[in-house]
Amino acid sequence: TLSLKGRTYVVMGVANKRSIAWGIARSLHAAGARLIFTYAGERFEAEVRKLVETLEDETALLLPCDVTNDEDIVKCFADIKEKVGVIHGVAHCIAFANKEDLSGEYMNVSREGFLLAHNISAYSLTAVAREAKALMTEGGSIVTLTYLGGERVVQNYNIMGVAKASLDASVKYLANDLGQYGIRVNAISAGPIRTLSAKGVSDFNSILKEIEERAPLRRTTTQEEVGDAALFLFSDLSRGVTGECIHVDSGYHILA
Ligand code: 0WD
Repeated sequence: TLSLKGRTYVVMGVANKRSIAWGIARSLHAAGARLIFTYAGERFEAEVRKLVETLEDETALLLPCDVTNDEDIVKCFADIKEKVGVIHGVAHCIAFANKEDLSGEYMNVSREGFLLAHNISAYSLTAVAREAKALMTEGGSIVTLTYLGGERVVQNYNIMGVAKASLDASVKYLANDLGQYGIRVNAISAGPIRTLSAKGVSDFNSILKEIEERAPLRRTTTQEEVGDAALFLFSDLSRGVTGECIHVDSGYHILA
């Protein structure tokens, strides 16, 4: 099996045990990687700490990082630099939009709601990539999570779809900037998974049911499936892959 022994990865966006970020963390941990977790703020610390303790890895680190705050991002990566030095990758598993902007007609989104969704869900990847670059002196891999709603219209996904389109384009531009430093940037387009964030999307159950009935694999996506695809993207097996988006969605994206 794949070994990431001696490598260090930053996992951003574990909220609870259902988080896709936690699925990625478990895959990386199983491969022997050292993990650094970041959480949005004090509100999340206890929950994340409790989960991380279950890994029984004393080398794991926990740091706050609210991605709406540039100083937080700079400080977070400066702390990481001081405590571990070199990192080999970052899993960016962060998104947010106001609940009122995740149902009905997209066009009703406010300027504020539009900017908030883009700020947390798209700009954050660029801000994080910039700070992480300095620590990836041995080359690196950045992986973000996106969704089909950024490529086509998915009912109710609305502003998050527009923000994911921006995130998807950011992956390509960042891949172009960072390739010369041996840093790859890719996205995983995950099928719908029941998490805290998914709760905000109106009529999420119908989306899941549609996948079970129509997706080529006839089942919904799991955190483990996304975790293992991320493991591939973080490992040297994917050394020739950058600027790519891998769909881990039971094949649903190929359907008309
Ligand atoms: O069906 C799904 N669940 C899918 C999710 C399908 C396809 C993609 N995705 C994406 C999401 O859009 C997101 O980008 O996967 C990513 C992770 O989402 P998730 O696992 O579904 O949701 P959740 O468990 O709620 O995690 C979202 C994280 C939380 O983690 P922390 O520990 O930071 O609380 O995003 C975080 C949120 O709090 N987050 C922030 N983190 C830092 N700064 C911020 C912020 N300002 N706002 C939200």
